[in-house]
This record gives sequence, structure tokens and C-alpha cells, in this order.
Amino acid sequence: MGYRIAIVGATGNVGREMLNILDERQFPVNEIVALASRKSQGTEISFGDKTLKTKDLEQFDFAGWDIALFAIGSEATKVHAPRAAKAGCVVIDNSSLYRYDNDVPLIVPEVNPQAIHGYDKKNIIANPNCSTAQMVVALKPLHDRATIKRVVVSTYQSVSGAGKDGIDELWDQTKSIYNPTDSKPPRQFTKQIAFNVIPHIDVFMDSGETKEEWKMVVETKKIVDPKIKVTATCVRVPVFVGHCEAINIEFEDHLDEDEARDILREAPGIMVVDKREDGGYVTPIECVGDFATYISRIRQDSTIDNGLNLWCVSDNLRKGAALNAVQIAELLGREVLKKG
Ligand code: 11C
Repeated sequence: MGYRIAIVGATGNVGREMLNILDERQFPVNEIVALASRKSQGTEISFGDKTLKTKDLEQFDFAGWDIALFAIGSEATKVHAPRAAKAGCVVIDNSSLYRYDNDVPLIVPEVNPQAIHGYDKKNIIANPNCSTAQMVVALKPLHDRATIKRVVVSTYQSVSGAGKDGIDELWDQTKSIYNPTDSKPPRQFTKQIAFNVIPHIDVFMDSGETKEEWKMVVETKKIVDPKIKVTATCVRVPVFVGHCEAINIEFEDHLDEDEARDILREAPGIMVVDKREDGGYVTPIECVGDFATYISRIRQDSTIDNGLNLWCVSDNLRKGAALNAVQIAELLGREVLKKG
């Protein structure tokens, strides 16, 4: 028993994390294939104590495969995801291509697991943007208790959100500060990222917000509740892995900070670290490689009737991408495919 799993984009940061997490969580794998573009064909990738050689995505026939975890760009996804889905393989897609399609569920398993039952309209399930995923894990249990009216969020997003090129650019620029003869112009980011912060992620929209900010609004509504108003400012910071969010929440009903802390302590996927003392909170370096979304600095916002502030940190390559995709695969297996 077990599943035949395809990892599409296996040589990328998220694809590699998908393989690590499938192994760490002992996902019931019967057979696994690593797929990538032709130029990466034959690249060796670790899966537990095994080594997989990547195969050419273009030539791959998805018939007979149960689940494909996609971690490639939207353009290539547009070509290969429908092909896989048509062959009977359920696609769990990490790109933004299908997230806003009414016939494709957008799922964070701790928040809206019931949406899994809509998977078969297209045989595709969408994985949310990393900054949305960690935020909704924190919002949902509080919304269930006191009904969220409005969220004001500022993000502090690591360069790994922009892929390997983002990581390389921070590394190269940091080195070049000490050795200016080695300096290279910015390629991935629009301004210097080393020792700097940039209030711009993804493209600008007509409204003046960036697409990253827009995604947080639209995805929160689709996953948690369309009535929740969200306004976001998304900022790139010189951190390799781990996204942080300062979240201000306005509720319909009063919610005391101590009760909020207790609710979050009991909530799935969350680890509360909230001591009101030096270092009594979580920073991105401490969450790398972890499954949890960490919540710290829970406190009343006394400027409005029913307001709370909190600090939310998570590994963007894990809960924000690979872990959430694997959790969706687990949910699909448990609720629908039942081969485990
Ligand atoms: C970033 N959140 O940090 C982005 C990366 O829509 O899946 C993920 C983009 C997406 O740059």
C-alpha cells in the first residue's frame, strides 16, 4: 500500500523541502519520482537514505501516479498541471496560478480541511502564498472565538521567498560590503537587500499595493472568511529563511489577551512563546526547519474596543510552502484516497 508520488520541481528549494518533509513525516510512499526541467535531468536528490535521479518533466506520463506536488513557476505549471490532472493524478500546486479559481480549493489543513472535498472539480488543489499560510493558522482559532472584523499586517519576509536567486543575492551582497571589488549589481531585488529592507514584494498593482499584499487579502478571505477585511504591507528583509508578521486584529467581540494566549496554545500547528522579558519571543533563526508557526508578543491593542496585537514567525519554505503541501497530501490520503 501507499502512494505513487511525483515531485515536480525537485531541484528547487521547495521541491527539496517537500522530499525532506515526506521522509520526516513518514508519508506512506509506495514509489516516488523527482521531476525537473530537461537541463536538470539526472541531478541527484536525497530522499531519506535514498538518492533519486531527476527525470524530464516534459516527457513524464502521470498516468497511474496518485499525487503530484508541484513547485515550479506558474508558466510551466499552466502546461503540466492540467496534463497531470487529466491523467488522474491529483495535483497539489504551490504556484499562484490556481489559487483564485473557484473550482480549485485553496487549503491550509489546520484552517479549512473541509475544502478538500472540492478537489475533484479539476483534480487540482492550491497551496497558499507563504505569508498567508502562517497568518491564517493564527487567525482561525481567534476568529472562531471572537469573529475577526479587520486585520492590519506588516510582514518581514526572508529572501528565500524569492528562491535560490534571492538567497544568492543576499549572500553575494553581504560579502561585497566587506570586499567592494567583488560587488555585483542587484538582479533579483530592486534595491540593495544586504543591510537594508525593501517595501516591495512581487509586482505593483493599479491600486498601489503589491501583488504579495493583494494575495494576503484575497487568500485570507478564501481560506478563512470572505467577511474579514485585511490590509497588508509586505517588506523584504535581509534574512535567509523565516517570514515574520506583526499582526493587528480587530474583533467583533471582546477577547482578553490571556484567553487569546490560551486559545493559541491549544490550536493546531501553533507554538506560543510569549514571555514578557528579554528574549521571550521567537525570531526567524529559531524557527528554521520547524513545522510550527510561532506566536509571541500577544497583547491588547488599547486604541480600539476589541483589538489584539501579535508577532507570528514561521519557516516560509516549510509551513509557507512544502509542509503545507505535504499536509494537504496527508489530508487527501486520509479523507479521500485512503491508500495509506
Ligand atoms: C515571497 N511570498 O516571499 C513570496 C514567495 O505566491 O507563492 C511565494 C510566492 C507565491 O517572495
